[in-house]
Amino acid sequence: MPFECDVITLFPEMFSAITQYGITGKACKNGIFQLVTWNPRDFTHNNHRTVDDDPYGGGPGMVMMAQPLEDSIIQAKTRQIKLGLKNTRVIYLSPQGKPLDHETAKMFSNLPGFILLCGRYEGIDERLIINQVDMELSIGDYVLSGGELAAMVLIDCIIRQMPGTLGDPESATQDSFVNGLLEHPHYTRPEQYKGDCVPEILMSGNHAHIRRWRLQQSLGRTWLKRPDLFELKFAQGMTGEEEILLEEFKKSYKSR
Ligand code: 4GT
Repeated sequence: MPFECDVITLFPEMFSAITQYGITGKACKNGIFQLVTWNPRDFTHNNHRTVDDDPYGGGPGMVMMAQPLEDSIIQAKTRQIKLGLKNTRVIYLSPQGKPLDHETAKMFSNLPGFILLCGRYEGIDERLIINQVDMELSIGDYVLSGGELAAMVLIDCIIRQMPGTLGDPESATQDSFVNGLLEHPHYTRPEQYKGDCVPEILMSGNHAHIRRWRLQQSLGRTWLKRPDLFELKFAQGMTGEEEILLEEFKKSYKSR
């Protein structure tokens, strides 16, 4: 059974960015993932097919009206129920949501599907959010002009979590954040590029040494670049090996 994703959006064409390209495109083609869009404009009852109106209380911009969104959600839910999916969650992408992280993506990748709601303008009538939305999710502390890019970010990172979507099944388990650390650096041919050599150890063929070096790089880079992530890792406890490798990294960093 594919992951069933219904998206409520005024701009369904935007989603070709994920359905047509790369790993996510392949997942669509292979039936690992199914995306269906619903345009609230198709559920309007007025001649101008308007989906937005002025904010009560005044102020700039427009607000998305509840009714075309509610009718879209009903259609999406009906489709999911016909497929046998029970109590599918409706997720509203918004800056006020729970921040998306690796753990949340992994949790979603174990569900059979969901319904994503994309806002435009200043946002959505609060009554629709209260009555129809099960969860709000944010992709970071910044404002976008619509929820579509956020929905695609969420879909992309869920798809690459799912078994069978990456060429190399090990890739997803070696990724950043899987072990709470940033990734080690990567190198490929040529051995020397504009005078810069590939680290000697990667050419040694000694896989135990390479593993230790990569772990050390992961620890060191997380300590240097993402002290916030490093604190979490530290609080969760490091192995003896990790502590030794990090101390060694710090020493050579400070004496450089
Ligand atoms: C930021 C995010 C998001 C927006 C985020 C409603 C109208 C929200 C425009 C939309 N901005 N959506 N999901 N950080 N803007 O996730």
